Amino acid sequence: MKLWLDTDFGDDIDDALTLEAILNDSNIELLGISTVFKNSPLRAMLAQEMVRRSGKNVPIYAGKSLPLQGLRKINHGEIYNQYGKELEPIDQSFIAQDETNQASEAMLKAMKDHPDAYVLAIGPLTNLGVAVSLDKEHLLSNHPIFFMGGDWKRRVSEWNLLCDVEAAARLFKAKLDLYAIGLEETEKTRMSKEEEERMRSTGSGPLNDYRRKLMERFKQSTHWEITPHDCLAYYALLNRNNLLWGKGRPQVEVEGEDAYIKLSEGDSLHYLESFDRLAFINWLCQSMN
Ligand SMILES: [Ca+2]
Repeated sequence: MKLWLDTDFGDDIDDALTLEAILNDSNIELLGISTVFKNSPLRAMLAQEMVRRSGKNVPIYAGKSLPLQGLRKINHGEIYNQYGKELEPIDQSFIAQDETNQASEAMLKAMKDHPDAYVLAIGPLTNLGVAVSLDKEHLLSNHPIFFMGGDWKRRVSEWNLLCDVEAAARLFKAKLDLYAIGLEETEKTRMSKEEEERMRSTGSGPLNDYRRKLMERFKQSTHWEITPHDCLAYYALLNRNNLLWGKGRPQVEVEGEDAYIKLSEGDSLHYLESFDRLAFINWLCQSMN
């Protein structure tokens, strides 16, 4: 299977776990990686180290650091990150770099060259929003796009959607083959101490060691349990035909500093209805080897 990964690698640990699972899978041809949000060049460097350790050759593009609507929403809450001060909030130097559309253009080119490719988006949707605008040939509409984002059954404001409401709205308006993996399902993946330990101790290569280091930093800086939200999006992509999907026509509703999904009747988007948690955790731990 051919895949493009769009990621905000470098905050929550789940992007790193997802990339490791992808790199460990010999059935996946990873066509490229684009990074997004706040400091996408640094995120690209962090992801590059993981790719380097895998011994694979995957092109990596620093995408948009700024959301489409600018800074309006970006100060909602603090972003935690396991890299201490490395991922500073956005500043003017990133804004200058942001003028290129290289990541979205590279994504579109990969879609053109590989008609059977999938897109997996596990960060705010800015790069995809830009790609939709640049996509004069409607290349994206022929490729299933799986993304972690939104909350499809409750009125809960979800981070990826909130960080770029405009990009999400742009995706929902375009005629795309969208599969959403929402917070109401991904939060069920929160791992117990025993499950974390099982994952931590899996594998002994350089790639596995890098993941262990990132996990340690994440735990030290947040003291949070690991919730592999993004890994569920990848799992759902791999198991798309065996999972239950709901359908609807989504709209984003902004209310103050929050953003919600309003779902009306239609079939322009599929959202994950449910999954077998134990099967997912077993798959995840095996994927770390
Ligand atoms: Ca993410």
